[in-house]
Amino acid sequence: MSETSLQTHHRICPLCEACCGLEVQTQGDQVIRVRGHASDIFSHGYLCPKGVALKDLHEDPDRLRAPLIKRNGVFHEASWDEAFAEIERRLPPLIAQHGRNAVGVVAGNPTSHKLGLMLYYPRLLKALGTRNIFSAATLDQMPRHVVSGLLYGHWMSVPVPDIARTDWLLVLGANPVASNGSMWTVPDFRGKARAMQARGGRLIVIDPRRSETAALADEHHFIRPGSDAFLLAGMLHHLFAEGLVSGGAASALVDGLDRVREAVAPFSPARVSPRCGVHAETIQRLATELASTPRAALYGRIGTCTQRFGTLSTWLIDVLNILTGHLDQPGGTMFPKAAAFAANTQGKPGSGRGVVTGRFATRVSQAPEVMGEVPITCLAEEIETPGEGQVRALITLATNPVLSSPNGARLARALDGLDFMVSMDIYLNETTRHADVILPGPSPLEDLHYDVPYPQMSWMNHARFSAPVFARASGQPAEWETLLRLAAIAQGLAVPHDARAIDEQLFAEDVRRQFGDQAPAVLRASAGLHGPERLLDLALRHGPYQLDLARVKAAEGGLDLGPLMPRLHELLRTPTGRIDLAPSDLLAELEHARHSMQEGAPSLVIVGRRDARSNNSWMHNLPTLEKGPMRCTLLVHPNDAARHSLVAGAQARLRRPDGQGESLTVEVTITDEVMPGVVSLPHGWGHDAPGIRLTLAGRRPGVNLNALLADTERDPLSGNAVLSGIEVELEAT
Ligand SMILES: Nc1nc2c(c(=O)[nH]1)N[C@H]1C(S)=C(S)[C@@H](COP(=O)(O)OP(=O)(O)OC[C@H]3O[C@@H](n4cnc5c(=O)[nH]c(N)nc54)[C@H](O)[C@@H]3O)O[C@H]1N2
Ligand SMILES: Nc1nc2c(c(=O)[nH]1)N[C@H]1C(S)=C(S)[C@@H](COP(=O)(O)OP(=O)(O)OC[C@H]3O[C@@H](n4cnc5c(=O)[nH]c(N)nc54)[C@H](O)[C@@H]3O)O[C@H]1N2
Ligand code: SF4
Ligand SMILES: [Mo]
Repeated sequence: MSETSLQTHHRICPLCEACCGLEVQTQGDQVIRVRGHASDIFSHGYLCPKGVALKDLHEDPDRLRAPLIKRNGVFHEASWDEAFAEIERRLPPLIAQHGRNAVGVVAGNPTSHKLGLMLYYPRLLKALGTRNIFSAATLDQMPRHVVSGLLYGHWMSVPVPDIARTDWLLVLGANPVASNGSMWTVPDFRGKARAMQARGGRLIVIDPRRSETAALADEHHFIRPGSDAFLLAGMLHHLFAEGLVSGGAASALVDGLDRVREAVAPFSPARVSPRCGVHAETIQRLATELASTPRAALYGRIGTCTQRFGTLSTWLIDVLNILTGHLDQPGGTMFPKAAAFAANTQGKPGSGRGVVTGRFATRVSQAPEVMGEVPITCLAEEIETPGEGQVRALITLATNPVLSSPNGARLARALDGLDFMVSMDIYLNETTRHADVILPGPSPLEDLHYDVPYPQMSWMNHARFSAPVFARASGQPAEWETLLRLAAIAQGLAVPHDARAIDEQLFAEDVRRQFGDQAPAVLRASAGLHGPERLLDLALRHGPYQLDLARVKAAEGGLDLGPLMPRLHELLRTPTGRIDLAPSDLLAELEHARHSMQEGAPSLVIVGRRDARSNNSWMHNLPTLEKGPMRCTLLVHPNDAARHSLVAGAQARLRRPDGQGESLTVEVTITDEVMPGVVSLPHGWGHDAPGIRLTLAGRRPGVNLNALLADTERDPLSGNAVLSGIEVELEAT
């Protein structure tokens, strides 16, 4: 019988930035097995335990399958119409009374992995018209966007190491063996790094922990958390001192060299060495190797972003790549060319409007807007502080900031003070338990897939689409439809129950605005499609390869669009069409760094980490990932353990000497894989809040690192939270 025959589906994994192609075997409505799709042109069969756990996620009895409405403090299942009616009853009056900024929005990590969320979230924002937009970007990569904007003219122009051809790769503050890469889509980093080593290349890791990536490396150096800017400025100083600067192919496009030379003059390797804890000779040698290896690249990620000098460190990484001639060169750092949605493939090639930040600032802390949003660490105070523009209602979209954002305990209290809260989420968790209405998305296997941001940061050029494995359960809307209905409510429209009607209207308006006289032909070309598929088809047609959705769908295993190619001349979107290497804000930051050069090291600081079987705050409820040893433990160096009379497996109390945040009681693992004076604890744990529906996760809840961290520490240029190198005290319990 056909219903019970085995079927094989090809499906891109929506769980992390590696975007692996998976093979999902089904029988009827059951998932039999998930494995890597060997003939995927991009990931060649690679997958990690989380990809396998898509089966568990699909089957998880705790995953929400119907909306929940809270009445008198208790959640009740409701129909979709009831849920929207409740929102219509409560949200528009709040907007009418208190204005548009009274509604805050928080978007989380999965938003960037879902085509429907990604493409229709802007529609909701437009309908709301609020300035109070927050996202996980200010817990993560905002420094990267700022530097890309300032140097290359667009937030999303991110150079990535050309790992297929490089011979020397220095990784700072990233652990792609566990995380599978970030702001660099590179499935099977381990395999690619080993291939590089096999052809004589070298991998060097700079990290306060001898991470899984460091274990693979030819060379690993500890660094004092939060001090990458000093190490990098020291490398740059050495290049100037030794006459090793050469802009390579980019040099004709680069301005500001003398200002950079002058600005790094105080940062000699000998002076920065005590600040960063890396030997001066090592700093010099790494700089010389970077300059003298024809195909070499520097890559920094979350450890270099989530610190006080996050934007400065990220800028220095790019400046080093540029001034050693590696930007835009095979084997160096290169700009992918995505088939759809990439702003750096649209409009006039070679120049553009560039970016601005700080068009407005938050009410309470005066934190500047960046990329249209404000720092998530300002959310609690914007809810708590009365006055014009106070956040009184909140819409959360695939996010769990109570666990992901610093001072989670304060945020949880603030959420209770809201007049109204709606969460689009698939679980009743630490954040959504504060909502009045929860609107669940479908299972990932019931959703189509095309990645919007990740092909813009991929190790090779590609275009891949996957169709849903299963049809959506009856009554379950796609998330783009839910967003459109929320948008309609926010605009005070009598809500058409058919999101498709709203979509038709908005699409036609957009096309008319964008294409003018050509609009009828453009509309005809995508006839028969709707929703995200139609937007994708349009973007592919007008993208740099002039593809269309039918062609991408027909390509078994995806379309191979070739290796990364030099493209700096046409990619730049700066007003001058050139790269200003020395933006004044960065030079001012360097000056701030110079003033803090003499700062001594606190005796103990904390950093984060990731585990291959965990995904931020939300996959601890799945049996295949949950099994095995507890992963939320504090790594402590033997010297520090002895200093605090700790023994392996003991519980210890962690707190901040400045009295902020909450203290945590954690299980200790003693290991010399962390630098003396540094402890490491993963984030995303602490599943012991009342009223959550995470049965398995609740059995071993772990502790919330972000309850300990403060929401007052930010990188001023990007608004990114400081999550690394925070001073803590430890005591045996
Ligand atoms: N201390 C510390 N804190 C950190 C970090 C750190 O390194 N250290 N890392 C930061 C980083 S990089 C990030 S990106 C943030 C992430 O922080 P968040 O943005 O909060 O993301 P997640 O923790 O991944 O939580 C995802 C949420 O989306 C829900 N969800 C999952 N799939 C779907 C779906 O298909 N639809 C909908 N509607 N909901 C879905 C989940 O149930 C969960 O509530 O955490 C940050 N927090
Ligand atoms: N398995 C798994 N995969 C994930 C996630 C997950 O939670 N679990 N989360 C996903 C998300 S949202 C993201 S953004 C990516 C992040 O991906 P990565 O950027 O690779 O992040 P991490 O694995 O946390 O590695 C960061 C490393 O920085 C080090 N570090 C900390 N402070 C400093 C410092 O000051 N300087 C230097 N040089 N190093 C420092 C830490 O010890 C750690 O080894 O991972 C993604 N992939
Ligand atoms: S590395 Fe794992 S979670 Fe990430 S895309 Fe691949 S299978 Fe999915
Ligand atoms: Mo992230």
